[in-house]
Amino acid sequence: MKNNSLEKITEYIQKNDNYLIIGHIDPDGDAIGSIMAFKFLLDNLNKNSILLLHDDMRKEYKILFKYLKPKDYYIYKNDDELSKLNKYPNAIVLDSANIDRLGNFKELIQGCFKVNIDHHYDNSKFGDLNYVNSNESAVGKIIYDLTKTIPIDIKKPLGTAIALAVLADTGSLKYPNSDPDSFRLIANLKEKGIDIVEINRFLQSFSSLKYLKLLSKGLANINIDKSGKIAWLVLSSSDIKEIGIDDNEIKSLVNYPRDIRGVEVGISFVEKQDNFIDISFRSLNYVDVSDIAHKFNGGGHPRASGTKIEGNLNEIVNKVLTEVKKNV
Ligand SMILES: [Mn+2]
Repeated sequence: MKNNSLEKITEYIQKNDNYLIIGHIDPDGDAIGSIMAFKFLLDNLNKNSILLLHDDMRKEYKILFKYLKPKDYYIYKNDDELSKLNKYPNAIVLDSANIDRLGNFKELIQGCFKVNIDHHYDNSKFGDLNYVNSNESAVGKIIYDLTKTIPIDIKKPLGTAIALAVLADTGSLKYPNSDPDSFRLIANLKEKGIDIVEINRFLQSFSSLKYLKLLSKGLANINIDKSGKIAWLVLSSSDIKEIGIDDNEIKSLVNYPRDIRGVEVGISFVEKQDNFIDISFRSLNYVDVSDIAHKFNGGGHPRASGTKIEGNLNEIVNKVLTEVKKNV
């Protein structure tokens, strides 16, 4: 369960070949940016590799997929097809605190030599090699550091993927985890000609009109507690059905309650399927929301965490709020 150095990881990657590359289920920008960046990095080293995708995100992440060929990735269909991927002895696992975060690929990955690169402080260090650094703002930042230890030149696809990862996890350099290194990384990539404006526009735009309509329903249902420090947004499965949006398209809505002035903890409750509730937590300054998420079998970072719970929406909202109030 020990941590290895970045040099050790570099050495392993240089000596070996044939890699699966995977990030966590329900991927965010850091997970997508990181797996893409690793693909471009391995291509640059002439190493054979394939990206494992939990679902189809080619349309949404066109900004990165335009640099890939169909043979560069596999989109999960069924377990029977996974045997085709047995010829890959190595797996690079990114932005995933534990092996359960790998969804349908969990069994496949378990048979590989695992290189685990992450920044979640609660990472279980499940890898055969582990580089876990919770001081880093994004996994994309760690991959950026690898481009120096290897070293390789950052071309547009790699630079775009790294920038997207870092901008996603730092809220475009607005969140408290935006350390000087994150600013320097973005400045360096901008100097190399990476279109930071385009990436920010992508991250800050709405995926569709349906999404915006769903958001407006959520915004109409924001509540704030008496102290003004806890705000939460609730979307029921009937709200979602009414809009007719695909539940894959529903991304994090938790920033809206969190962004009310004076609020310390923002929470979103999204009932994607009947009685299956996705919960996200964000805090501003001092509440450790990963602690709260852990109490409900979830995980994450001190300022950003989440979980999924099965049950009645109203009951769960009340139960979670009771717990949050103890921590604020
Ligand atoms: Mn991340």
